[in-house]
Amino acid sequence: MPGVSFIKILFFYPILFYQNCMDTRSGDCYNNDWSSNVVDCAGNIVIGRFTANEKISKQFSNIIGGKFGFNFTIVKFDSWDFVDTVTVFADEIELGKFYYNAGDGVDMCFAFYQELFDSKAYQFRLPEGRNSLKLTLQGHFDEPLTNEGWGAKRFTLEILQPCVEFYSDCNFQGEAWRICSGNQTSQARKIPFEIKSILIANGIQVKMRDPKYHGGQTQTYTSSQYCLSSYQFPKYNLNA
Ligand SMILES: *[C@@H]1O[C@H](CO)[C@@H](O)[C@H](O)[C@H]1NC(C)=O
Ligand SMILES: *[C@@H]1O[C@H](CO)[C@@H](O)[C@H](O)[C@H]1NC(C)=O
Ligand SMILES: [Ca+2]
Ligand SMILES: [Ca+2]
Repeated sequence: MPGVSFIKILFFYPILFYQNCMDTRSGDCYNNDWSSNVVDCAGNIVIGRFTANEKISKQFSNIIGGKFGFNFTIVKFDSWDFVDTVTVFADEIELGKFYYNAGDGVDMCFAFYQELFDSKAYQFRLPEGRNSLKLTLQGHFDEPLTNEGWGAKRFTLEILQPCVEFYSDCNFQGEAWRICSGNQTSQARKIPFEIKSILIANGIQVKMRDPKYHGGQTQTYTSSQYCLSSYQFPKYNLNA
């Protein structure tokens, strides 16, 4: 089939994009972008403790998706009361806000008040066209660590609806054209520029073929491509 051009995308999902501080004594709890504060509560390592208006966040760049899942475990240390909260954000979007009562949980460490480990799971979408993401946990507490505090661990970020983004320039610059699982058939018959770079998350395969591209051999890409020799105006093939 020497004349055939196509782009075909195989999406496998969910994609576990990131995880950190998963186990009781994970070494990566000490080497993370969230915070250098790490404590041991009865043998369980936690990123923390925090109080007052302290917040922790992690920035992800070159990440695209139609829908994401963010899970973590929040740790209540000692005596929270009804004014004390932790709020979760994905960029400017508030995903949730929670509080506990002073007596929730059992005393495991620090002051004689109770500790609680509570898992949280959120799903969200970002505004159109964004390819970075900042996750933030923001606390509001009115008493010091001798009385109350918080921490977190078991962070996971999943891409629940994966996408691939094609760009007209190297290094993910220029015009962008996004194709996600679920909308491969809409509009995307033709990518309207020469493709110079492609953002591809782990677990996605992009196959490209054109008589004038790599001698007509099908190229299979399983990771991001920073600068390709131009791939011109292919027909996007839905069924291939
Ligand atoms: C596919 O869906 C995603 C997420 O909803 C959107 O950002 C993108 O523009 C869509 N692409 C096309 C070609 O319709
Ligand atoms: C996140 O939490 C949800 C709901 O509990 C769960 O279905 C999903 O498997 C979790 N994801 C990961 C990566 O643990
Ligand atoms: Ca305690
Ligand atoms: Ca308080």
